[in-house]
Amino acid sequence: MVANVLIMLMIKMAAASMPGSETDLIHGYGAGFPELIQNSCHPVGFGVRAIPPNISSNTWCLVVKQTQIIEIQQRSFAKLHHLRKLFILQNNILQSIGASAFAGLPRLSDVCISENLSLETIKAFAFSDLPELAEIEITKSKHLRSIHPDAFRNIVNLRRLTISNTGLRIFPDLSKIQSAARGFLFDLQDNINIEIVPANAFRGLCTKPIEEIRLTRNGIKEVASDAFNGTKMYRLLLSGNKQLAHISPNAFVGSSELVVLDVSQTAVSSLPDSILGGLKKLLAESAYRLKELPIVQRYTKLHIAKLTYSSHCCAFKNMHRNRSRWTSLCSHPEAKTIPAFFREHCSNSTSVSCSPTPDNFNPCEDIMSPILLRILIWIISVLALLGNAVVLLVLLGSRSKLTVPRFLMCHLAFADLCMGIYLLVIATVDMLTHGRYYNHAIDWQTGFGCKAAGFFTVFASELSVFTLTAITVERWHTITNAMRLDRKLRLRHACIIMTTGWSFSLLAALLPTVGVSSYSKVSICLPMDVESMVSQVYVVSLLVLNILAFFCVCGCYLSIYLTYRKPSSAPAHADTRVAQRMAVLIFTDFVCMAPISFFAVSAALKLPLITVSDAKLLLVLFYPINSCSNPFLYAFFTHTFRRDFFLLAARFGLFKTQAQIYRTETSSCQQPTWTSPKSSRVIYSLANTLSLDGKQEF
Ligand SMILES: *[C@@H]1O[C@H](CO)[C@@H](O)[C@H](O)[C@H]1NC(C)=O
Ligand SMILES: *[C@@H]1O[C@H](CO)[C@@H](O)[C@H](O)[C@H]1NC(C)=O
Ligand SMILES: *[C@@H]1O[C@H](CO)[C@@H](O)[C@H](O)[C@H]1NC(C)=O
Ligand SMILES: *[C@@H]1O[C@H](CO)[C@@H](O)[C@H](O)[C@H]1NC(C)=O
Ligand SMILES: CC(=O)N[C@H]1CO[C@H](CO)[C@@H](O)[C@@H]1O
Repeated sequence: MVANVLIMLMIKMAAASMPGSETDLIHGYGAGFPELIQNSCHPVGFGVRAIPPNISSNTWCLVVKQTQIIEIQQRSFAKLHHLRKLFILQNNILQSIGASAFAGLPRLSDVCISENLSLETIKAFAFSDLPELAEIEITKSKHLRSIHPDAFRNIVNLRRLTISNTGLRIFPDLSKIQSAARGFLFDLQDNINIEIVPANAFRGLCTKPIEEIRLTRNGIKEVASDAFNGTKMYRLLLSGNKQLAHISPNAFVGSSELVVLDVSQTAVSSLPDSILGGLKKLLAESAYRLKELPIVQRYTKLHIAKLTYSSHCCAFKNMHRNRSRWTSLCSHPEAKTIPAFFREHCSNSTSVSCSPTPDNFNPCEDIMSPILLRILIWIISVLALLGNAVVLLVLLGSRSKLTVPRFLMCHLAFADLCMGIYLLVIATVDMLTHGRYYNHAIDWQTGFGCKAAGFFTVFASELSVFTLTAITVERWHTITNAMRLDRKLRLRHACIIMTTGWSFSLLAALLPTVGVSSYSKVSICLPMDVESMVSQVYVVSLLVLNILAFFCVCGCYLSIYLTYRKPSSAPAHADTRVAQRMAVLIFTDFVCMAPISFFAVSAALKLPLITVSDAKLLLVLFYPINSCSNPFLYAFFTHTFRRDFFLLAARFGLFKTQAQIYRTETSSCQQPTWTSPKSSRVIYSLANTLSLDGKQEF
């Protein structure tokens, strides 16, 4: 029994020691039912030019409404010793609240000044020495420009001060209010001309912790250093100040007790570190500039975070706060009866509830999270870069005549080089953001870098696929028309074909930068956005084109193979050899294309079969296979390329002997040794096509 009471007591204590929970705030006292109260009030109305002197001194409530009063004079209400509520509403030509206007009203508790179009000033000591005044509301006065620094003075019971919808330009001086009330609410809203919260803005407002400082939807652009010096407050709402870009890192020096901070719909780009330790709730929705969060370990007490970017929630995912010291009481049946206690100390007391939760496209992980992937991407990108750079150098540096195949090879190598650059960029960004990608995700994915990388990779892969197809078709054409010189493909034709290829690839790569799909959906900057119909059509048609290109390549090789088989002169072992080579070419192409196309088409049709994390593995392992293997399959393994390579190297004094071998070979090999001229041409082309060394194989 005693134990029970003791536990109840402890729970209550714990609940009481929780500032800033929603339940604590008592909303709208006094102003709660203004209409009702006004109706039972003594009216001073229509056309009156001054406050009449013969109002009964017993009046406890007075409405000054729609009068012709120009100024509320000093001590206008001095005789009304029992006046508790005063409303000054809709006075068209009221210009000022005079000095000491409300002096000598010992019982006054609520003042509401509203909807006075002409009100411009509130003079010194207007609200001064009012021991029972609990609530002041000054609203809807567009022309109110100035409140005298001494207007609010010595109001010890003030619990709520509302100044909204005014034309004030400078922050009102609150330093002399010296309230001692609990649960103070300061409400400064919709004052679009207030641009700065100055230093020491709230010092002297209240000696007890302030329940809430609501500075929403003003024109605030800056919160100055020391703005909250000497201020104890539980909740601070800065939301809706669309131009608020700068909160001084020292703004919160000398302040304490802050548990709820709301910077939603502002332009802040950073939060001061100093207040984070105590925060339990952080609201930053639609704060698009807040791209980086301070180090997560600083948020030792955070419970709830409502943020703009899902990637930031990743930071909290694995963070666990220390267990509440009241956790042991949670299993007690009484604990559930006090919701505030339960929420604070029991409901998942070690985790942070954060929204928006990370989606499938942006899982909480680095760009390349498995270590294997991280190593592979470096190897693959360096391989693709080196291989293709060498091919390009040799092709461009060679002195032999520019043939169509050589011309096409240049394009292929260039496209694959771009792919290498893309991989290198991704690998570098991954290295730089290692372990803290969630903080860089927005900057990277929405920035120029990701767009450029995405552009490179789409351009590269499309150009590569196009050129590969062109090369194959060219070989097929050469072989099937080996005898007909008039049908020979000329450089002029190749130029036209490649111009088409470039235009197509550029277009395909540009579309996502202008809103058709988008490169910023995933960390690896591929156009994975298929939300709109247009994007879906774009992605699906790219994939379908690639698949068609693959079938085209297969078809060409099949046709070449059949053409080649016809003359029975070729030795049998070469037959299998050729078939093998063909198989390799088609296989690498297939391996590169198939898995990605399959999963990508399924994803593009919004039936994703694998997660983005798995897709990355696929992309790093398979997508660049062609870029890495093309230099070998189409260049290094061919006789002509090796000859060019050694001849070029010889010009720089390297590989002199090899170069000499190739030189003599070139001269002796001019005349093919095969008997039938037709089959010899076919076989010679084939040898080239299939990267065979004509010399060795035949
Ligand atoms: C106050 O005086 C005015 C005339 O000056 C009169 O019309 C009005 O009825 C008086 N009000 C009261 C409450 O006596
Ligand atoms: C902060 O407030 C303290 C008193 O609370 C005062 O002495 C100090 O000068 C203030 N700091 C600044 C920078 O205004
Ligand atoms: C947990 O408590 C220990 C000691 O009480 C403290 O050093 C540590 O920083 C706390 N960690 C968090 C996340 O609050
Ligand atoms: C508490 O969090 C854990 C994981 O952190 C989760 O599995 C569990 O369902 C949560 N419980 C409640 C009541 O939310
Ligand atoms: C801004 C505002 O609401 N002004 C009001 C002032 O009072 C007159 C009546 O006297 C109203 O018509 C205005 O709307």
